[in-house]
Amino acid sequence: MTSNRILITGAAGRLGTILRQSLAGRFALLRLSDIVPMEASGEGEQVVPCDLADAAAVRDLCEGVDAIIHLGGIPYETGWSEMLRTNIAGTVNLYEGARHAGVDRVIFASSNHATGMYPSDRTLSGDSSPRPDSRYGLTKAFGEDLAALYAYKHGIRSLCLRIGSCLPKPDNRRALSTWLSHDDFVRLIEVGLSADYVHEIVYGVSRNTRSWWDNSAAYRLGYEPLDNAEVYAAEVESIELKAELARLYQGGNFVPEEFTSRK
Ligand code: NAI
Ligand code: 15L
Repeated sequence: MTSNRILITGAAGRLGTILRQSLAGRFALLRLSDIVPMEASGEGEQVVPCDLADAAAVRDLCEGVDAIIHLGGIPYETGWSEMLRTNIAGTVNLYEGARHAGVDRVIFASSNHATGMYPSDRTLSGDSSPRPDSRYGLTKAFGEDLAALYAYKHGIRSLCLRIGSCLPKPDNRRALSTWLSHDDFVRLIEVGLSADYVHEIVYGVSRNTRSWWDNSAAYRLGYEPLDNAEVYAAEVESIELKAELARLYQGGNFVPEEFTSRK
């Protein structure tokens, strides 16, 4: 089934704005939601403000769509209360809303920080179990398990994207491994909206020569990334993350923050 009525949460954010532009005019309905105000909608678009922590409002938000692209949330490390409210409760509310509304599929913006405590010389795949580098990364690992519950028990197809660094271009040496170009991000979302799957975890990464991730599961679903960070190598190779721990582990700058292990 190719989705035709789409809800994007976090639609006012960085990735939401890219998608809004790329998906405009291609679907019967593009419902755009965020906690912050958004400009008036264009043709086929509907703007519905909503706080993801408000379960009743999220339930209404999910009515009448086939597919949800769940980008809304806090995309950086912060304290437990905000993490629990927005990334944990917000994602629970979203999946509950999807179940009540009979939504076919949810594409969940997970993050490479769900596996950020793996060393940078390890090659991972979507099957690699989480090693979160932060409370933030843990909320993403939780979201992946939540997605499995709703996929296998309630029949909501769930594609979890462990997104690397979605930027106009790589900005340092680490990003030569983690970069996801804007165009490849849109390509991966298009796959999520049309492919046949139950529950999958894949990496949101371009076809980077130095990628840390075996993304063959995404390729099997039909993802064909066209960009490679290596094109920018001469420009950014010498820009290293300052902290040694940030260079040793995949999570980069999230790793040294509050790091206390001596093992
Ligand atoms: P962003 O911060 O630009 O967008 C997130 C949006 O969520 C914001 O517009 C914000 O207003 C909204 N939001 C926050 N709290 C909310 C609430 N309580 N209710 C409703 N909306 C709320 O972040 P970005 O970069 O666009 O990321 C989108 C998603 O992708 C996030 O879930 C992030 O964790 C994930 N991601 C992004 C990566 C990147 O490279 N940009 C890398 C890995 C994951
Ligand atoms: C993320 O999960 C963040 O949301 C984004 O801002 C970047 O830090 C990205 O990961 C990254 O690892 O580069």
